[in-house]
Amino acid sequence: MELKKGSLMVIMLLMVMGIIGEAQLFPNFYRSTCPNVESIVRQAVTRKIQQTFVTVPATLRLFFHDCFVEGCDGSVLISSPRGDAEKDAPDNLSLAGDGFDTVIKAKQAVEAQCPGVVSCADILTIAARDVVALSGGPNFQVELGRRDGLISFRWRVTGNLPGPTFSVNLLNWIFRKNNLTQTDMIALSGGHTVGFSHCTRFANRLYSFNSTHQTDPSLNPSYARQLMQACPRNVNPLVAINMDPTTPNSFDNAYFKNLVNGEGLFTSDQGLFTSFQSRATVNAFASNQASFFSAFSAAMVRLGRTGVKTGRQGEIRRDCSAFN
Ligand code: HEM
Ligand SMILES: *[C@@H]1O[C@H](CO)[C@@H](O)[C@H](O)[C@H]1NC(C)=O
Ligand SMILES: *[C@@H]1O[C@H](CO)[C@@H](O)[C@H](O)[C@H]1NC(C)=O
Ligand SMILES: CC(=O)N[C@H]1CO[C@H](CO)[C@@H](O)[C@@H]1O
Repeated sequence: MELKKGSLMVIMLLMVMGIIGEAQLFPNFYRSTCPNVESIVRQAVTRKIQQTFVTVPATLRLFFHDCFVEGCDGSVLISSPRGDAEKDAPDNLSLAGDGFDTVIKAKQAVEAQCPGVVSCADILTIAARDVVALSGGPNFQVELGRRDGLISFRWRVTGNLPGPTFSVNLLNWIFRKNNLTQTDMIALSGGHTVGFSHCTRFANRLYSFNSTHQTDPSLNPSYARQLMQACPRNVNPLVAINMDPTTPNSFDNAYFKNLVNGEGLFTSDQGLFTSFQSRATVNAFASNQASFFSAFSAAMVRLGRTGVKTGRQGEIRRDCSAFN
């Protein structure tokens, strides 16, 4: 047993040093340099959720946007006085400040115990897992060892994030670019079981679908009426509504049950059920929460591998919002 443990450590060490190929992520990356990092972050995230539930969706979405643009490297956290960083892209308006605040608070707590050791990218990864676990979702092991990236540009967001009008084929294409399968894409879309959307992101489905149908016929009619009430024409662009109309504050499989009922908010959501190629998976997740949870956990781990920097690449940022 001891011998096995020892040789495992040597293998891990060799991997870190890049001797047997590229450095990789692994769960106990900070075992000797910051052994309590996960409990420190969990505590900071718990405290933040007690202040506001928005912490949950805001942090989860921030992780997704970080990973799909430039890789999971904390590049989305950079603030720029000139307004040309990733977070200044048009999609930023909807990245709630509480996600950034969660990472900043967790980083402060981590720095107090292990200064200069843990990357902002890893803190965001742990925090994204924690908000899921703390709102009723699965608790799963995350891989660590990411380094923080050295670039963050607004223009590099273009074309790398999926839009709410995307078809299943387009979604598959953009997830495949990030080494994720259709099943990963469907499971991760289940993140829309928490959080908010602004009316502008789906108003086309209510008022200007096409010349014969004013309203998207794949929308459940009573849900459509509900949405029109919450989002009348020319509504204030700041108005946002729950994406899961049934259990908005709980990470569960209600999102998939909603899709089966025609209550998916975006074209990209409802398309997962209306398209033949993805419907069976939606049905499976709708009828079995455990199978959704295990697919979601696995997909989050794979999402967390996207375009990561390891070894000597990048840096360990002191302040998550600025390069060293
Ligand atoms: C499949 C493609 C996806 C599309 C087209 C999409 C699109 C969107 C849009 C348009 C919003 C609303 C933004 C707003 O108006 O405020 C949103 C919110 C959100 N998305 Fe996605 N998303 C996708 C995948 C994901 C994934 C993979 C995750 C994470 C696992 C995720 C998590 C969230 C969360 C939690 C919110 C709520 C944010 C908040 O309340 O602050 N989304 N998404
Ligand atoms: C409008 O959308 C419906 C439902 O998707 C479709 O059957 C119909 O052909 C579309 N009509 C036009 C004019 O595009
Ligand atoms: C996808 O996987 C390949 C092979 O492991 C790797 O070279 C590539 O960098 C990955 N792409 C992303 C976006 O992580
Ligand atoms: C909330 C937020 O950060 N909004 C900014 C988004 O980006 C534009 C420029 O593209 C800024 O003007 C906003 O202040």
